Amino acid sequence: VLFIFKRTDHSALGNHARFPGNPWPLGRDKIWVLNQIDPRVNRLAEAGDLAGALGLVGSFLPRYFTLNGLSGVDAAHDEQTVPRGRVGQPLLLRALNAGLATHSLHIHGNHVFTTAEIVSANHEVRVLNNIIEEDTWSMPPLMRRDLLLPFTKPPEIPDAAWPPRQEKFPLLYPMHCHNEISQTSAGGSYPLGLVTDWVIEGPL
Ligand SMILES: [Cu+2]
Repeated sequence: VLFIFKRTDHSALGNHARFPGNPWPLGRDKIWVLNQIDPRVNRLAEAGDLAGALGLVGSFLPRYFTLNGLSGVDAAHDEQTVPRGRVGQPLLLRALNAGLATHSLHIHGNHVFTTAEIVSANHEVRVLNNIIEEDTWSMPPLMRRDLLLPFTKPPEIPDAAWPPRQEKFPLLYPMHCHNEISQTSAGGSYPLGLVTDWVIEGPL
């Protein structure tokens, strides 16, 4: 798995009016592996019947949805998964969909920017030059994306209400998938499935 975040891509971070905090440091990232579980496939795979498991790809019907192998109620408490930082400390999300279902990730509090993506067909890395602000981003099977989570003041909070006084730091926001089937766990409902939190701990 190859991800590219070019040196020049983050040169604006830390000295731009839009991103006035710290520059992005190498290693400030989180890996988010999306997966789904159809127990019929797992039963066959565990019994060593890989041909039988592959035969179910066309009728794949997941019952469980995980982020880094965890259902949301656990993912939201997993420090390997939860992005955490202060205002002005950008973080890179490295998301990949290891499963067969299409996801549509959505984050509260900040918008994100896809900087690079890898499409499954030819494993070609596309480092994007025209970077747009995204509220929700699709993750089809085997899709990989690098996304900048800027850790800015949430845009819907008025300047006069910032820094927050009523709801104080740390601010906790959810990330959840907008493909609503994934907000379940074999009949259990939200916040199970493909959900986690991210945390703005305080001012820089
Ligand atoms: Cu939401």
